[in-house]
Amino acid sequence: MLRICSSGVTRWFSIIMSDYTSRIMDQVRAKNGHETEFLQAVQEVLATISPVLAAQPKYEANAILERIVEPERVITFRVPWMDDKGNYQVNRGYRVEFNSAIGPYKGGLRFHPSVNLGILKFLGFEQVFKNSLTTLAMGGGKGGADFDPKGKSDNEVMRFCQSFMSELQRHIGPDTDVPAGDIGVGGREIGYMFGQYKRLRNEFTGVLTGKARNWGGSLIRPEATGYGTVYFAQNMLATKGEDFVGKVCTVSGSGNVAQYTVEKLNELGAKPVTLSDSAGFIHDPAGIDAEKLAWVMDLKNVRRGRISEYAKQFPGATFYAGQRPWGITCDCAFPSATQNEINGAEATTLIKNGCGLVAEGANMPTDLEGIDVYLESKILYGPAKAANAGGVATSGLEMAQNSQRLNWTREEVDAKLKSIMKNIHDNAQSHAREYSADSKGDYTNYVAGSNMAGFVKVADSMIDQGLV
Ligand code: NDP
Ligand code: 2IT
Repeated sequence: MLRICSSGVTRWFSIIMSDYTSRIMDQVRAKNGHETEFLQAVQEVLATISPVLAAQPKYEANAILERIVEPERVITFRVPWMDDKGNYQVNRGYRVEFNSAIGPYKGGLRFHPSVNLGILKFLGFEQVFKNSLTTLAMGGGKGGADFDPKGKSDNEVMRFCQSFMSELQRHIGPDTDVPAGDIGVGGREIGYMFGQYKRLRNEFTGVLTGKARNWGGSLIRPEATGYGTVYFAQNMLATKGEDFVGKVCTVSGSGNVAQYTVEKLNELGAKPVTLSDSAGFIHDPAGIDAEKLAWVMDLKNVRRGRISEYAKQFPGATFYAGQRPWGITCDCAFPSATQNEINGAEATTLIKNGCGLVAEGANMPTDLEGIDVYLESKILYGPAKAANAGGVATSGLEMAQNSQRLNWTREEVDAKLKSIMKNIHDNAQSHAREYSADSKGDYTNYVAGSNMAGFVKVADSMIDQGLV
């Protein structure tokens, strides 16, 4: 039996790794040593699922861990395109098809200069368990490119998307692999990629989600990740008999997830006070109300400007260059920008300042030391793969509508999203109660609960389908 002690983490979850999980973690490290984000994501899962592995020896007997940490298929390809000056440019494109035990590969595309195989493998691995939690039939995948859409013209983005899809179209399809958006990929990029797929394949199908309403998109999909994260947090608060009224909330990022997190927080009577981007954060002690949010949406989605401009527009707000918002006193925090944006010291500061809830809109925004701090402090902590699953769940609802050639109303989709988020919450809670020794009284370790709940469904399906 081994205690987890890599990357400076000594007390993490106070859970002991079993011989089986330690052996697999060692193998994953040996094979993927340079993929630090992937190792981090695997460690977080393996450190929590020993109780179900011990209760069900069939998982080890069927080599489930050995198989579940290895993507079914990894595709990398050259993406050549021409910029507005006529220069040739080349980027690297990827699709990681991680696991199809419970449905077609499903997961977003990220366009960001930091994209590499390790980051996409971490995201694909997370997606497998997240999609399992949604209750819908979706396997896990992720893709993208090291392309930076920032500062590019619409025509450059279009040419890049067309070139990217010219290769990706060979590997995807509505029953095979259904990509969507992520960082740097929103409605504009999905539109250009859908157009190219349709042209090359001569098919109008639900091959991508996050489409515009006029050509097969679902109402509420743009809002779904942010709304879903707040719904998940609402469910956590309800376990303490609390709601959002009057709660001061810090939010990071200023893209899709952050914007709709702020919108829903305002609707529920909370006061969101921060937003950020890679250059720094703004703090508006008076609150980022609906009117200010409309200005932010125009700034980010139409004018494609920087969040620092908020402080020039709204007196009373301050821009802190090069900093993250976790030093601002708050009741609840919603990291919604990117991975590893909260470290152990920042998590400690949050809690010292009275933060009692963290709900992760971004994927893996807290590092392992930070998670350790949340769990030791026993705050309400909604980990990414549970808290932000509303986005991909609503993608699943978009796929269902496309298959039926029907559109559901806003109210119908929102009601389904709410019910899925409650289901994810309750499923994580019941798995934590059954298997995680620290989940007693009104405390739930949602990390352990959601990892185990997500794992069991995929693992059982893999056993049913034999050695593939
Ligand atoms: P967007 O591209 O719309 O927004 C991303 C935001 O995060 C921007 O404000 C961006 O700032 C900031 N950001 C990105 N990279 C960094 C970085 N390295 N350091 C600091 N800030 C950064 O993406 P989304 O809102 O869609 O995604 C945000 C997070 O949510 C990601 O972790 C994504 O994986 C996750 N997620 C998204 C879902 C979706 O449906 N879209 C679903 C589930 C999770 P800047 O403009 O300066 O780059
Ligand atoms: O991380 C995620 O869950 C997403 N980027 C959304 C994926 C999707 O297929 O909607």
